[in-house]
Amino acid sequence: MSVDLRISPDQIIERYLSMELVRVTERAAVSAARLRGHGNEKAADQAAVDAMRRELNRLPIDGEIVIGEGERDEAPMLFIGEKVGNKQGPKVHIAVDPLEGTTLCAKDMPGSIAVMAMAGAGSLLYAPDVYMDKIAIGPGYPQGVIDLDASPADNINALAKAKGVKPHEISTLIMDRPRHAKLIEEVRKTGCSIRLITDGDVAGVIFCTQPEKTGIDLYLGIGGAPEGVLAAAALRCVGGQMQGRLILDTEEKRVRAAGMGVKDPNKKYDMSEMASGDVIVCATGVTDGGLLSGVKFGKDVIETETIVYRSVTGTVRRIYGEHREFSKFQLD
Ligand code: VTB
Ligand code: MG
Ligand code: MG
Repeated sequence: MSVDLRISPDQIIERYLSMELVRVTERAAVSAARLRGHGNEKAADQAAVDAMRRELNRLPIDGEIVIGEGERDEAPMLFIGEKVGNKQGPKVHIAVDPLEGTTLCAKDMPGSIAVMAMAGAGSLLYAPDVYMDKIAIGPGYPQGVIDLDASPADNINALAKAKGVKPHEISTLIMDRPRHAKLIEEVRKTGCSIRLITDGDVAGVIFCTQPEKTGIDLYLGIGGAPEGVLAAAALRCVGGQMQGRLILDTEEKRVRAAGMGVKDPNKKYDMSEMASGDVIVCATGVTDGGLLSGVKFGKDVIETETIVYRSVTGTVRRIYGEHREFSKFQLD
């Protein structure tokens, strides 16, 4: 990839903003982590939402939430369509999941994160909070090697051939849900391993980008659509392939999606139709997990780990934070 290293005023804003996003997800993660293991999903989620919103509103952006906590009437904050930022900056669209894996956080189980993506206006899919059928792999494969409409066996065989391994040497990741019984059975027949996760498929999809580290080659199955767009945004930055289809199985969902601009309810979205243009994705660990360490509360220091992806350059940064001024995490 050849990159023009001269910095335009726009890029200065974008480069500067990637560090600002770190503050946003750090804050959300610390607020949620205070309620880690308390068995109260709602309270942890609300703490993350409040913190993320407060921090987003300090940013020099003219922002709009396109993936959020629901629509205006059902979510008090960070609803789809909500305007955020101080308006003194570029027009951007934002996808948020302030606490991805609320159950994981409430039970203090691995893998909950605070995550968001930011891109130029119009670059992120306006997706309602429905399910999405997804398939994803990491970088380094010929385009089109996997297809959402192919059978699991065909996808696994094609991927194995492209990787130069036997089909049973491919490792998959699927959410452990009754709705996946048939999918799991079909994958089992190929002899592949399946890592079953209870929650948190944004990280699950991202795992495919580093198979040598995570042991995962292929993500399959149905999870949330907002999580699908966030994962697609991360894959856009480091390469990989992903497809998704909204599951609009009731008239009410179809009407809701149509209201957000979804013309074809059966459309198969490619990664770059879910997240295009210049994207920044940022996530901070809440509980310890395969992608990120969780927040550590010391007597004098709070530690965080954050990952930031930029699509312009494909740069991925891991930022370890040691926070000594605790007051910044208090409610204001
Ligand atoms: C999905 C998945 C998320 O919640 O939305 C899941 O994408 C909800 O699925 O990562 P169910 O309705 O089957 O529980 C997460 O696991 C966490 O938000
Ligand atoms: Mg959430
Ligand atoms: Mg979520």
